[in-house]
Amino acid sequence: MINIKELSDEELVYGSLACAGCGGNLALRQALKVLGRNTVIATTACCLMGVTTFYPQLAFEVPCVTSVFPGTGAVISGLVAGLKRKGKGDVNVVGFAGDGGTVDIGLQALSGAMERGEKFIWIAYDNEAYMNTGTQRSGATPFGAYTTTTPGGKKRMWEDRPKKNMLRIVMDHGIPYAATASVAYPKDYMEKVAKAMQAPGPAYIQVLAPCPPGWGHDTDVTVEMAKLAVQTGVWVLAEYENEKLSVTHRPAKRLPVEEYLKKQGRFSHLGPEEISAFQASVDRLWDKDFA
Ligand SMILES: Cc1ncc(C[n+]2csc(CCOP(=O)(O)OP(=O)(O)O)c2C)c(N)n1
Ligand code: SF4
Ligand SMILES: [Mg+2]
Repeated sequence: MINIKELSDEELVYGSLACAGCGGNLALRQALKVLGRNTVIATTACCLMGVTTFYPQLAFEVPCVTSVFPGTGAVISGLVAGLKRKGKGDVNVVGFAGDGGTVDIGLQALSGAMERGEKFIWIAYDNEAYMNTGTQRSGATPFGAYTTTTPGGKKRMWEDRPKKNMLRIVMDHGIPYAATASVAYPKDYMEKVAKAMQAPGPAYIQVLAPCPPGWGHDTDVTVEMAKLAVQTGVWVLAEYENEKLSVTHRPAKRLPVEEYLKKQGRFSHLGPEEISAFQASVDRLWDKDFA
């Protein structure tokens, strides 16, 4: 069990150039508090790579490799094999990628690495769009969200597809551990990172990480947004281990999704009809998977 008060003060990522209020940066810092120095990180093309590997500076205190956008799964496979060969099989090999680099362009290499059953941890920080290149939609963009490739407006061109259920996809690879997490629930997240470190094979964590410029909220409410996502049931804190899926934090009473949607510019064009459709999709998800 993680006791937040007993965590090390040491920051293993320091001097990142992320925007104020970046949820992804928080996800990285919180994870490294648990992973510690015995870790190698592989990042890929994404905001967090851009803001931590700014030549000639490196914000990581642990070794870090950067990969081509689709290649992180292959890079971590190589790292696992190389470290094993050098007798350092106990090092945490961590792929840290955005939602685009996980659910879309990185999926093939990640799938291959999971299939091979190698021991690694994949942390997907999910800000629900391609933020680094100016907020284009990804497979993780939720229904109704404005992005620059799904503009809102009178023509109702916002995202009309549901968010890809990546947890189900990784579970179906038969890996030993998978979870969803939120930067607003650090204890829950860090305990999942600790379990991922102990897993005998691939471990996957998808952590919801709000992005103020991309989501259209102030920089000081990042944690509030990540919390509201959980309290409204839009984002479920779940865990898959021993072939069982369970909820790790069940809101006593789910708030209406409107409480979450109305605080973000990316949903500001939605009317009552779309908000009802959003609510219905959240209710369906809970009834189907988490009743
Ligand atoms: C093959 C390839 N296509 C496109 C890009 C441009 N690119 C760099 S980062 C990025 C967006 C990354 O989105 P995501 O993985 O969600 O991370 P985020 O930036 O949102 O944190 C894109 C499209 C690239 N580097 N390589
Ligand atoms: S654009 Fe968003 S994800 Fe990228 S550094 Fe800024 S807050 Fe973080
Ligand atoms: Mg993203």
